Amino acid sequence: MRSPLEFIFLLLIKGCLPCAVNEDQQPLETYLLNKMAQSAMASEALPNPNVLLALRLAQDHSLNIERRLLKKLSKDAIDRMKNVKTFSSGQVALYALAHQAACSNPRRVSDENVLLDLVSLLEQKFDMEMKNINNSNNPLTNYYQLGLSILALCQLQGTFSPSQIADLFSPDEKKYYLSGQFSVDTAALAILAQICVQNTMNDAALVKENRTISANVQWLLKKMLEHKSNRGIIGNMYSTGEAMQALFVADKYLVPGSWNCTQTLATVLSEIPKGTFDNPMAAAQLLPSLWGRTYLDVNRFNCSKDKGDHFTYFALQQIMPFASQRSITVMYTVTDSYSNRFSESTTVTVPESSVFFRVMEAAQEKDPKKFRFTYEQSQWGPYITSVQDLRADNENCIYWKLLSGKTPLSKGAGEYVVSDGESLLVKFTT
Ligand code: B12
Ligand SMILES: *[C@@H]1O[C@H](CO)[C@@H](O)[C@H](O)[C@H]1NC(C)=O
Ligand SMILES: *[C@@H]1O[C@H](CO)[C@@H](O)[C@H](O)[C@H]1NC(C)=O
Ligand SMILES: *[C@@H]1O[C@H](CO)[C@@H](O)[C@H](O)[C@H]1NC(C)=O
Ligand SMILES: *[C@@H]1O[C@H](CO)[C@@H](O)[C@H](O)[C@H]1NC(C)=O
Repeated sequence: MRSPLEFIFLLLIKGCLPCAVNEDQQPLETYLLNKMAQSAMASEALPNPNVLLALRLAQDHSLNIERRLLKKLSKDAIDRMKNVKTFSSGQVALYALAHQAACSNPRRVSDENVLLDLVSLLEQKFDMEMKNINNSNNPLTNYYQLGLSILALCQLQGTFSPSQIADLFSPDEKKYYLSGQFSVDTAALAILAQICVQNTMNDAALVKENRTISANVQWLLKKMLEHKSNRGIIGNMYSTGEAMQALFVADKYLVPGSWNCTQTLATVLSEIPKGTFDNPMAAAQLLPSLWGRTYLDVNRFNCSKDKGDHFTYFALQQIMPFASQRSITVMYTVTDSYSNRFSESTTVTVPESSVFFRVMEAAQEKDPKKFRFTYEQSQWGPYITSVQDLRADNENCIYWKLLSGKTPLSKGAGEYVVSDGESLLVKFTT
């Protein structure tokens, strides 16, 4: 139970928020918390730093679950270091932010005999990104991860140079467009990072840098709001949560009336019962914004007051979709439209309610020569890395794109449910 004082405090902070969930809508938040907690407790799953960050930024806590996840993350970070596994700049940034949010020093991550400093590791990773930009004009990863990196370095007292940041996030199609499409997610992270940097600049000598950062933020906000739908969705459902965070922290740059937070919130909340945010990663990226919180709040906890198990985790019964007897038939095509080496089509029959991935497996089984593919497990699910041995190239942003007809999917192969007669396409493209 909450103490009366705490309750009044909650009412007070809710009262000054531009918009946040109300008492009636709280079960929707609890639903998301449970989706995340479930993934945190699953023993096989990759530990997810976004989930820990979101659990920490939530209104209700389960310290028990948070501690278990923190431990898994520490172990995994050390394992990646020891065994030279991939650990990209953005991943290191998320691990560091998650540790900080969970009141654990990111500079002293340890298991029995190893001590790891995630902040200096991040400094090295960021330096490598900058070197790559110097050499080839591209980061090793992408600008979304550069945003995460600066956001973390800025909040965890790492080293960075404001003038470098002002340059790095300047308006530029190349930085903020993925596959010809403006990336609201990337813009949101760039805003969060730059507002953080701006808040830490108290040197009058930095007037020029400060002005550049303000101009960058204003450009990004304008572009972001150009991608707002009439229901208040910014980009798509999966970019809206982080976009809301960016709009919260950059509110002083917003033209009054340019964004109706209440409307955006109502729309995302209405999607929760439809299962749109059932992916724990999707839940984690949305959750902070429901309370008007942002990734800039990771330092605002009073860690000595950290106690309580307010939120009760229900071991949700996984509701198995009714095993359908019905089969459906879909058209499946794999095309290399980058170097035009091949284009193959087939029809496959799969059980009703199958996901795209199942279609790919069925086609592969039918004709491995034409339809064999590989994937990597990521926090969002399986990421398709090659078809017929033709591999995606991150640095040059050539990848396997998923489409239904001509429409790019907004979910991955592991999640997108196909329907009878649908025409599915996996296309090698930039
Ligand atoms: C950059 C990016 C890409 C790049 C990745 C390569 C690169 N150059 O870095 C490109 C353009 C290739 C890409 C492709 C796709 N993406 Co993308 N991508 C992102 C973005 C902006 C940042 C990812 C990142 O770096 N995260 C930070 C690092 C630290 O985390 P990470 O787990 O190590 O990141 C890796 C994975 O996320 C993976 N990845 C990227 N996108 C996707 C999508 C899915 C479904 C999976 C499983 C993995 C995956 O690539 C990242 C870099 O290695 C996110 C935005 C977001 N909010 O997360 C969208 C996002 C994750 N992508 C999304 C989607 C839908 C796709 C596609 C399915 C689009 C399509 N129709 O083809 C494809 C994936 C198809 C496939 N082959 O399986 C959605 C996922 C939503 C959902 N519910 O699943 C997001 C949230 C964007 C959005 N708002 O819609 N993406
Ligand atoms: C990149 O190049 C610029 C100018 O050429 C230089 O100032 C900067 O130090 C370089 N950065 C890195 C990480 O090499
Ligand atoms: C930077 O610019 C912002 C917005 O114009 C202003 O509020 C802030 O005081 C400036 N900071 C410094 C250090 O000049
Ligand atoms: C914002 O949206 C809400 C919900 O759609 C609506 O009730 C309200 O009138 C809108 N406010 C403004 C200022 O447009
Ligand atoms: C944090 O909480 C402790 C214990 O309640 C209190 O003594 C301390 O003053 C608080 N610190 C801050 C910065 O609020």
